[in-house]
Formats: sequence, C-alpha cells, structure tokens
Amino acid sequence: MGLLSGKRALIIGVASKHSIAHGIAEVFHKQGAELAFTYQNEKLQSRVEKFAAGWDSTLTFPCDVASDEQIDEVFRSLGKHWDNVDIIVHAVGYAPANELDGNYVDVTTREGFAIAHDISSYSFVALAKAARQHNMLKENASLLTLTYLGAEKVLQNYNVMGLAKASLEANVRYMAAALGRDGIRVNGISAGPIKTLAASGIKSFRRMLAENARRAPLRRNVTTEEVGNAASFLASDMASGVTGEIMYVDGGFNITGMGELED
Ligand code: NAD
Ligand code: 0WE
Repeated sequence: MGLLSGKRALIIGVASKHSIAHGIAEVFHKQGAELAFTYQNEKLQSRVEKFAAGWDSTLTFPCDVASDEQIDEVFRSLGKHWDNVDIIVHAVGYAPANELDGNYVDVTTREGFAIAHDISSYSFVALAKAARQHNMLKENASLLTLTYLGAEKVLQNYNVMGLAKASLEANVRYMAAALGRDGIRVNGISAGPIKTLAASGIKSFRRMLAENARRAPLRRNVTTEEVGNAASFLASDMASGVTGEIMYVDGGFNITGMGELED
C-alpha cells in the first residue's frame, strides 16, 4: 500500500522531465496516487500527454493560470472523470525575464509586478476557488504549492519574484485558515535551487547552485525527487495535523548564517 493509494491528484506545472512537478508526479505515482495534469499551452500539450501516459494517466487539460475561464474549464472537465480531487499541486511561477536581471529598484515595473503576483500567487487561490465552485474539494483534501527562500531573504536577481513568493506564502496561511473548517489542508514547500526550465534563463544559475551546495549543511543541492518525497508526506494522511506550513526542502541552507569559511 502506497502513502497515497486511493488519492486523486491534479498536478499543475509539468513542463519537462526536470520540472519539480515532474519529480512530484513520479513519487505520487509510486505511492499509488491517480494523477491528472494541466499544461500551460499547446506547445507543452504533447509532452505532458506523454509524461501522463507514463504514469497511467489520460487526464490532461489546457490551463493558462492567467485565465479564469481556463481554470474553470479544468474542473468542469475533470468533474466528468472524478467526483472530487484529493490533492492539488501548484508548481507555477513566472515573472517577465527583464524583471529578474539587475537592480531591483531599477528593473521592477508596475506591469511586471502585477504579472508576477498574478501568475505566481493569485493563481493558487484561484485554483482552490474554482475547485470549490465545482464541489471538487472535500474533507481531507490537501493543497500544495512551491516557494523559495527569496520570499524571506534578499537573493540577487530574484527581485519581484521574492515579493510574489512572500505573497504566495501568506496565501498559504490565509487559505489554510479559510479552508480548515472544511478539513482541507494547505501547505508550501520551500525548495532549494534546482536546474529546471524556469532556472535555465537565469544568469549565473550554475554559480548559485555551486555556492548553495557549498553552504548548505548537507553540502549538496536537492533533487526533484526529494521535493516529491516531502510533497507526498504533506499530501498524505500522515500530515493530517499539518496546515498553513512552509516546509524547507533545501538541504538546510535556510538555517545558515554566513556558512563556514573553508571546508
Ligand atoms: P519549470 O519551468 O519546470 O516549471 C514552471 C511551470 O510553470 C511550467 O510548467 C510552466 O508551464 C508553468 N507556468 C508558467 N506560467 C504559467 C501560466 N501562465 N499558466 C500555467 N502554467 C504556467 O520550473 P520549476 O522550477 O519546476 O518551477 C515550479 C515551481 O517551483 C515554481 O513555483 C518555482 O517558483 C518553484 N521553485 C523552483 C525552484 C528552482 O530552483 N527551480 C526552487 C524553489 C521553488
Ligand atoms: O522561482 C524560481 C524561478 C522563477 C522564474 C524564472 C523565470 C525564468 C524565465 C520566474 N519567472 C521566470 N521568467 C522567465 O522568463 N526559482 C526559485 C528559480 C530561481 O530563479 C532565480 C533564482 C532562482 C533560485 C532568479 C534569480 C535568482 C535566483
């Protein structure tokens, strides 16, 4: 019996085999969950369909989280196959590329700020809202999102994404408070840096990975599978007492001050 046997999970944010959502899907599948997926656009459709097939799923739906109509349509369509969803994984973040390179004050724009917060934070509550409107969220459901240390500490070039993640983490707490009476849990995982598509455009990401591994207590970076393992726990009944929590899966990086001088 897997940790997630009998559970149905909707996973949002698979773009490649390196995606954190891919690592989560892999572990969820191994733990016995039934899976459904969304893809951002037609460019990603066939890829996501192929991944889904590998996890015995034919349930894939288009969803640009900037669109209320598309979010609504996901749950309308999913409702024809499942009468409820036990787990929703939100692994989506975006800011226009020009916001993530340079002096925060100089590069941040009103439009970039709005987009980053809309796609990276508002979309999480929008998904929960739509799932409830379609009566798809019942007791024991678990909602999960992915965040980053940049929500709390200044990290060079993370810029407006740091604010969007701070909003997302507050969103976790407000959603947990709003949905707790219905037995629905809401949590976040603050993952260490991982080389995914979302990271590939970032200047000096390789150097960041190296510095992160050097300073982290575990002396290495984390994998998408390790994030998947933590996600499985939070989504499972083993975490029935946990809500409103942000759990670090970062090799302990967040606890360090200035790290060790040499090693
Ligand atoms: P990724 O590029 O593999 O995934 C990002 C996903 O967001 C993609 O599937 C993309 O299609 C989706 N997306 C972007 N805009 C969208 C939109 N408008 N509508 C629907 N989908 C949209 O990268 P990832 O690193 O796996 O990112 C997943 C989550 O993990 C993000 O929230 C990211 O901020 C977070 N995170 C990443 C790291 C890291 O270092 N990679 C660390 C901590 C947290
Ligand atoms: O949350 C993220 C990725 C966020 C992200 C990345 C991109 C690149 C492509 C959001 N929007 C975009 N828009 C694009 O056009 N991470 C935690 C990974 C990440 O991104 C960084 C990091 C880390 C770590 C950006 C700057 C500094 C560090």
